[in-house]
Amino acid sequence: MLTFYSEEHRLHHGRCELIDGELKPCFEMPARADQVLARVRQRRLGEVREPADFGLAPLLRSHTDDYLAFLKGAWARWSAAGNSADLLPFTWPARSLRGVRPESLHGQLGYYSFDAGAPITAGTWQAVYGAAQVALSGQQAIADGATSAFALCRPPGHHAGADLMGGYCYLNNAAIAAQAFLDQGCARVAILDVDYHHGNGTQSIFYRRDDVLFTSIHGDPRAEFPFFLGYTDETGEGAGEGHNFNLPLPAGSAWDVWSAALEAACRQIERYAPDVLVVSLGVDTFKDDPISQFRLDSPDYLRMGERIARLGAPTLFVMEGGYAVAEIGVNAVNVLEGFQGAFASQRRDS
Ligand code: OKP
Ligand code: ZN
Repeated sequence: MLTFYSEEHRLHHGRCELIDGELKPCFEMPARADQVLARVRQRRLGEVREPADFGLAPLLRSHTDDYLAFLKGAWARWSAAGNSADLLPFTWPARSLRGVRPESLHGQLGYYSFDAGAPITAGTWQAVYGAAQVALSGQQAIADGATSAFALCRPPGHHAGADLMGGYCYLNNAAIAAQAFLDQGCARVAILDVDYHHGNGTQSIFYRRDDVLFTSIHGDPRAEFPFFLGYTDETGEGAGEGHNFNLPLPAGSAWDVWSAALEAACRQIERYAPDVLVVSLGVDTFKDDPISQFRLDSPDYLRMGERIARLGAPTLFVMEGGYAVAEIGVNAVNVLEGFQGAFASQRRDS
């Protein structure tokens, strides 16, 4: 399997996040991608390639132009005023306030975010732009005939909406890739989000559409971030009705419960019969993940990849979360190796 990777992820390195009333070093750190890349090489998964540059146009298919302009220009506005600390929002247009777009940088920061978990740093734009190009390069490899590809994106993307950052996410790499498939002639794309957290951004981008099926297995939002989306009654709207499928699970869920949810998600995907599959691959479902509450173990990720392979669709894996840094490489690459082994033998059998 081809891996796409850019060193530019390193340019995004937030200093701290608010955890239980204290500022702690960001869990979402460059070492995460280093570990995954090292494991890809160690296991000889396949060639590692630099992304091509597809420009801004494919990003504008999933995000608004005003949001992209804000993201691109925020650091220059901040540093021009003499600041060097990370740029973090602190006021949001919640109920009883107005959804106006203020002029000030901090006003706009609140307008374009839903939490304080996505710091903007000097290199954030370059890093998130690079991650989107990594996803698009994986998409292109599959469009060119590969049966699978791995987009080693960092930072992650599935919490990012059309004009909203949050939850460590800025650009929705999986959505951008899914939209590129559609723009190149695919009729139906399925997205399977296996990250521990609900992919609220991806869901929102495709919620009113029937050309993308979004399925997600995640910590129950009644108890878990992002709290305000990811419930079972969110089934899609308008043309999208029946094309959104959430599978929230309780804290403590291990492979027995999780794999039953995967089976249910896979049956929805089989029924949809997509041309291609995009997997939002978060491995924060791991038992020792520092911010998550599921109990998957490393060998479970092999089984996950095997089941995904049995869908029989060309598959783009897009890296999302996973914060047990020492194990993120083993767990992520286990999914890819499980997929590869099962996809190959399935082809031989048929
Ligand atoms: C991003 B991805 C914990 C705060 C949780 C947000 C988690 C974002 C996860 N006190 N912060 O889905 O892995
Ligand atoms: Zn996550």
